[in-house]
This record gives sequence, structure tokens and C-alpha cells, in this order.
Amino acid sequence: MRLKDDFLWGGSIAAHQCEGAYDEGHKGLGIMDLVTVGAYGKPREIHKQLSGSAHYPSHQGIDFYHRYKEDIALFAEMGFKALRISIDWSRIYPNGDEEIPNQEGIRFYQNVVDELIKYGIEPIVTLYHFEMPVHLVKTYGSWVNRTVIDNYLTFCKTMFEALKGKVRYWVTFNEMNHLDPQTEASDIFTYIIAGLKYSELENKKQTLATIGYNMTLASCLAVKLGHTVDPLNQIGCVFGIEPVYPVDCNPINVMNAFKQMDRDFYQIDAMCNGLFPAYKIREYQSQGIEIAVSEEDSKAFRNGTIDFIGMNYYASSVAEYEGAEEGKSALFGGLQNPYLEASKWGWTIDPVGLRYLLNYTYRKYGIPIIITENGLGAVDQLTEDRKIHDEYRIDYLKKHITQLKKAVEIDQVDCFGYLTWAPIDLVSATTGQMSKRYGFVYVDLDDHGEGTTERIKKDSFDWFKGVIETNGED
Ligand code: BGP
Repeated sequence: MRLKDDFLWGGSIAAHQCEGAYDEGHKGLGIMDLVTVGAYGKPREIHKQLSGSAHYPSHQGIDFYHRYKEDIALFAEMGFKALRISIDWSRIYPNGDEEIPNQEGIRFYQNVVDELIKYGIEPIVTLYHFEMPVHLVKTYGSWVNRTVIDNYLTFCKTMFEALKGKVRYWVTFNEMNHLDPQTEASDIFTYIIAGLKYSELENKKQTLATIGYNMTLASCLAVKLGHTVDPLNQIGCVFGIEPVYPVDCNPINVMNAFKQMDRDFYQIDAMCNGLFPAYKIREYQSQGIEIAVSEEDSKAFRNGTIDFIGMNYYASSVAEYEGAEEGKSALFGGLQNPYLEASKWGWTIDPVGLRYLLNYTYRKYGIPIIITENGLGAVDQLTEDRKIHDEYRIDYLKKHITQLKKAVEIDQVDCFGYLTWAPIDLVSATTGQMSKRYGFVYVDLDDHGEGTTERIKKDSFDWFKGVIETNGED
């Protein structure tokens, strides 16, 4: 079996990482508007208020807000079949809890979607990609509070209706899976996902469990809502998963690896099986964490199963030895795999891990999967004649596409698309840097926001164009 003729080749971007214009169009303040750029190896800082002294990269992004037509034209030139964008909640409901949405925000996304459709590019819309109005965190305490679920559903309904008939593929959340009470979370991760600082949480385990539960519930309710607004909607959820390998074949270490990887799946279990998993509730109970699934919630889980799974795949990791307190991700300083190379940021380069993950997930759930993010963050050198020779990026992507094809052609995984992160350079989520680049298109901006914002095609631009033209045969 070859890749389907309508296989969705393309890319993924997120509003807060590319739009900029953080205070234009009556946009409210979003949580990522308060995060500074992090020095290399140092976490980003979270500020309580805006101050003139720090650099907030999401304030300017790559100016996609004003330049989206030009950028989409470049994606069209590459032959993109799909582009995943996100809607910044704070553009639609500046505070998150208003009754009337901001029409200017709605119009902006309608224009972006129209532009994509003009070129025959399928829009895939994420409703929550780390973009929460700050007001909801300050007033209600974020996802800990169920009122925020209602606010989120109001926002979803507004967007389902505003883009009805134009958008077929929806994503309820990006990577809600990173918060789990079993692991120590970093401030920046709890902040990115829920606008809260881990170190300041009072009852850490209970809070993370409640957030995880409420977001899962919110996703199921949004799926049901989206299907009601338009039964043709295909609604999924995106997870960022790393395969976790045992450090050796000692069964204790194999068990450690299993447990570490399994932590990322309870929400997918809930969304695919239509019930919040009993094993998770029992695990919580054994640790004094209270999660009560009411009759009403059970109904919501049953009626809100997803149509597809979105997978963000960058790297695999190795579980810690028995005795180590926490398993750490390869993305954030865990054990390195001696068989694999890593990016400058220590993220392992493991194309076979993609095939493994696709197999693992498809066999577990049997519903269609789309790769919603995959790519290499690298420092690109602009040559004197203003070119970027990024053969390392081509090499990375080529190897991953080869493994994806094996998963489809040999292993019979139902994978209907491959979206790279990110087709154009934009602000990195975990570091806030511009210098961690993923794009086929270079954006002339540095970590301090200095530069012309000129767009320059890298060598990988033509290469990816060829991949799409030949449906992955190139
Ligand atoms: C994913 C996020 C993206 C993106 C990507 C790369 O987890 O969904 O928003 O940023 O990671 O991460 P970074 O930008 O930190 O290199």
C-alpha cells in the first residue's frame, strides 16, 4: 500500500509563535505574551506583568498577522496540501469570559482560512495551543476550575460556527499530555499548558491531576459540540509523545520504560475508549488524589470520542535506571541514547522511533493518525549571498518520511498526513528563541527581535516541494 493520493503533506504553526501583533485587533493578553526569551540552556522567564525591560518574542512573532498572505503563498508554492494553524483564544475572547466575541479576531482567522482554501490547502485548526487569556488564569485559576471548561466551549462553539463548511479538521488541544502528577513538572511546562507556575502550586499532585482530567473532559465536550455544529467535522486531539526505551534488558528497567511511556497515554485512552480509565483513578486514589467521575462526565467521555489522533514526534528517550527518582525526557536532559545522535538542544534524532510510535498507537486504538509535528531545530547560517544550505534538515526529514512510509506500506498503519514543524522559522516554544529554527523558509530575525523579517527560501524548500510532488517518492 502506497501513501494515499490525498495524503496531507504540509506543516504546522501556532498563533503565539508566529502572529505577533499581540495588542492589535482588540486582542487580549494571552499567557504566552508574558514569557520572555530564554538564554541558551536557561528556561524562559515568566513575568507577572509586562515590563519594558524584557524581550517578549511572542509580541512580534514573525509578523504572520500582517504577512500571512505572503507566507501562505510560499506554502502553496511548495505544494502544501494542508496547514495546521491555531486560533489564539485571546484574539476571540480577549478576557476569555465575555459574552460577545471580538469580531476582528474572528475575521482575521476567516481571512487566513479563505487564503488557504484559495490555494487548495486544507486548513487544520487547533483550538488550544498554549494560548489562554491571562484573565482566566488570574480570575478562575485556569483549568483547575470547571468554569474555564465552559469558557473554552463557548470559544470552540464560536469558532466551529465561524468557520463552518470551510474547516473540516479540528484539533481540540495541543499536547495536554505533558502534565502528570507522577513527574516533577517544570515551571515553564505548567505555564505553557495552563498558565500556572509549578513551583507555586499548593497541592502539586492534586492540581496536575485535576488539570489533566478537566482538559480531557473539555476535549470530549468540544468534540461532541463540534459534531453537533457540523456532523462533517473531523475532530481530533494532538499529543506529544516520545517512545521510551529501557536502558538495558533488565526486566526492572523494561518495566520502568513501560511506566514512563504509559504516563502519556491515559488521556488518549479516555478520548478513544470513551471513558476515563479506571487504572488512572485507582492510581490516583492510592496516592490520595481525588478525581470523581460523575454520571454526567461519564456521558461526556462516551459521547466525545475523537475521530483521529494527532502525533507530534521529535525524539525518543531512555528510561532512567531503577532507583532514579524520576524518568526524564530526552527533550529535557534525560539519559542520552548511545545509538543516536542528538540536536544542539539534546533532542535525539530517531527516525525509527517514529515508525515504532505509529505502530504502537495504531495497534492500541485503531483510528486514523496524522503526524502533526516533526522537524529538526537547528541553527542555520545565512551565507554571504543570503542562502541557507540546510542539508542536515533534509537528511532528518527524509529519514523520518522513510520510516513513516514503512509504517504505512509495511505495517499497515492508517496515517493520513505528515505536517512538519514548522514550515517557516518562528519563535521556539520552550526556549523563546528565534535561533532554534525549523523552517523551509528562513526569517531574518534574531533572538532579540532584530532583523528585517525578510523571508528567504532554504535549500530544503525545493526538496520538500519535490517530496509533495511525488507523494513521498522523492
Ligand atoms: C511542540 C509544540 C510546538 C513547538 C515544538 C518545538 O511541543 O507543540 O509549539 O514549539 O514543540 O519545540 P521548540 O519550539 O521548543 O523547539
